[in-house]
Amino acid sequence: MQVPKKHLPFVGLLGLIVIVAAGGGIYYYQFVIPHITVTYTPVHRLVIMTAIIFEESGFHVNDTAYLNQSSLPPFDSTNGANLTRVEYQNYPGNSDNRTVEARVGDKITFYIKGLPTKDPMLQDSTGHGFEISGPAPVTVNAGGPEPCSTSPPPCIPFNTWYTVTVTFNASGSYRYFCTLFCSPQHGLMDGNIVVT
Ligand SMILES: [Cu+2]
Repeated sequence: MQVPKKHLPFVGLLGLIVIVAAGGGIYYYQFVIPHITVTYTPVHRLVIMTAIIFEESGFHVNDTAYLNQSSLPPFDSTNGANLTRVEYQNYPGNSDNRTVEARVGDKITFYIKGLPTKDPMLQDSTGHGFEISGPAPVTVNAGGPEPCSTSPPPCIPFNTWYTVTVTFNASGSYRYFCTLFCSPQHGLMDGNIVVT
C-alpha cells in the first residue's frame, strides 16, 4: 500500500513566489520598459593620445574632451590639433589611460602622436599603425585612413600626428591596436573602446 505523499507548506509558498516573480517579470518587460523613453544626444569626443612601443607603455590617452562645435579643430601632422579658440570641454577619461568610453552614435576624433622608442634596440619600425575592430564596423567621417599601415611606411611616423574621426554605430567591446610590427611585444600594443 502506498502512503500519499505530503509536502511541506513552504513548497506551495515557493510556487507562489515563482508565479508572482514570473508575472512581475512579464509586466516589467511588457509595460515598464516601453514606458521609459531613452533620449541620448550623441556627442563628439576628442581623444588625444600617444603611441610608443609596448615595452615603453604602448598607447596612452592623455586628454579626453567633448567637442562643442560642429567643425573639427585645425590639424597638421607636425603639431597635432590646434584647440585655440575651439569650443570644447574636458572630461575625465578612464583611469587606466588606455580604455576609451563612448555611447552609440557618438563620434570620436582620435589624435595620436607616434613616439620613437627610448631604447633603439627594441625598435622594429619607423612608426605605428592604427586600426579599430569590434562587433560592428565604424563609420570613418574624417581623417584616416582607418585601418592604416599593415605594411611600411607607417601612417603614424615617429614624431608626427595622425587623426581619424569615426562614428560608433553599435554597442559593444571594441579594440584599437597598432598594425605595424614595431617591437618584440607589438602584439600587445592595443586598448579597449567600450561603447554602451
Ligand atoms: Cu606596433
